[in-house]
Amino acid sequence: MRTQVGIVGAGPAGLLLSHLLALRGIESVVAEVRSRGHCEARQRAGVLEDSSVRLLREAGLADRLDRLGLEHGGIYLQFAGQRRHLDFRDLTGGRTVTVYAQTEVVKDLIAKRLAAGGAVDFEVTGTVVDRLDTDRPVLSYTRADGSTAQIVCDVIAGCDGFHGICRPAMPDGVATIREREYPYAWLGILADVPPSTDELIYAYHSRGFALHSMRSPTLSRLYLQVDPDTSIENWPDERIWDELQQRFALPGWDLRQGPVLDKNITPMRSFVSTPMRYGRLFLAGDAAHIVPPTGAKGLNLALADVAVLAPALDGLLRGDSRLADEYSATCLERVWRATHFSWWMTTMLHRSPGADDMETELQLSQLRYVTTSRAAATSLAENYTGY
Ligand code: RFL
Ligand code: PHB
Repeated sequence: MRTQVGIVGAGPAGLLLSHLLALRGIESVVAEVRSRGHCEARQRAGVLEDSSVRLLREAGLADRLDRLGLEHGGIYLQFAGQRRHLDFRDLTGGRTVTVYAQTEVVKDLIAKRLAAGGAVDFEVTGTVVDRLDTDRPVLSYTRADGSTAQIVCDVIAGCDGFHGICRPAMPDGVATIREREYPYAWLGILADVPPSTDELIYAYHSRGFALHSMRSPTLSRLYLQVDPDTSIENWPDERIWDELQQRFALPGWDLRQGPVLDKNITPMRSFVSTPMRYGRLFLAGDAAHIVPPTGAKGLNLALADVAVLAPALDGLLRGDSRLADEYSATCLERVWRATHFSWWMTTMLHRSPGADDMETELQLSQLRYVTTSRAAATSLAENYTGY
């Protein structure tokens, strides 16, 4: 079998790349280890930057996003018994973010690819990428029906997330890894209850960080900082709500509770693997970099990578390698900005185990500063809404 671009992974990066290539008349095959249902239901990100919304709109993918997305002009930072609003529109000259779940982005992308006759193989096993240093790399896997695919490609795109096989397929010594693990994790719930807030609340509390996000006018998404070694069995719904109530408590304000529809724990990590290319293998999204979710950047970075990759591959396939040669450096500039911002938000808002009064006072001072200084607030707003 033959295709132009073999794509590993049907997450936001792989699916959007396949669509953007199709718009340029370039053929691709997407191989995905999970089922379609699993990809469409996996609870993850919820916030799109302006530039991501524009990208999806320009690619003809925003019908549902424009109807169902919730445009937010700011966030709340809560600490020391006060809740302060940061007005992004005012601070950045009109920029906003849009609350629209990654599950919906993925549903939109899968529907679009399948309607256009795009090749997306779900539930594959044994994915292997090979001959990456030639101009005919090979993508192989076994299909759900047991048949084998051996696809000769011009290029392979590794969009297979942090635990994928593409990054490790680079020969030893090619990649340099920079990594930081944080001594906490997020427990996230999806709750069948209208949000208790109009915009997201990021709360600093002596018991640990909490975040109130949402999925729709009737669905709330909430997160709690927890010990990375804890297990979900230790967290019955009552304990989660009790902890959320304490961390968000504010006189005159109520946190509405409802049935918990989904519950999971996510470790927190910063990770950047450079370069994002080896020969004819290009990495995009979480396959190359991970940020802790506090800055709401991961999904946006994945989309931004493939927006750079699609024209670069178009050029490469036509014999002009300039954009492809710049791909890694172009993406990494944005990746490092987002990596710094996510690390900064994370360390400002979380309680480290064993934190002393010095650390607490430094965090509180930083929080007071970003909520009172226009310069500091603008810096947060500029980074949060994207650049
Ligand atoms: P994905 O979504 O992980 O997709 C990779 C796909 O590759 C498949 N795969 C394979 N397929 C074939 N063969 C193999 N050997 C394979 N190995 C893996 C996987 O099954 C999967 O379908 O990566 P992608 O496309 O790079 O997208 C990245 C985003 O998913 C991620 O960065 C965000 O979800 C991060 N994130 C957030 N990002 C934001 O921009 N804003 C947010 O508000 C935000 N909140 C979050 C988040 C991530 C979270 N979790 C659970 C990690 C909140 C949470 C809780
Ligand atoms: C989410 O809605 O899932 C979400 C929102 C903001 C974040 C992280 C996750 O910073």
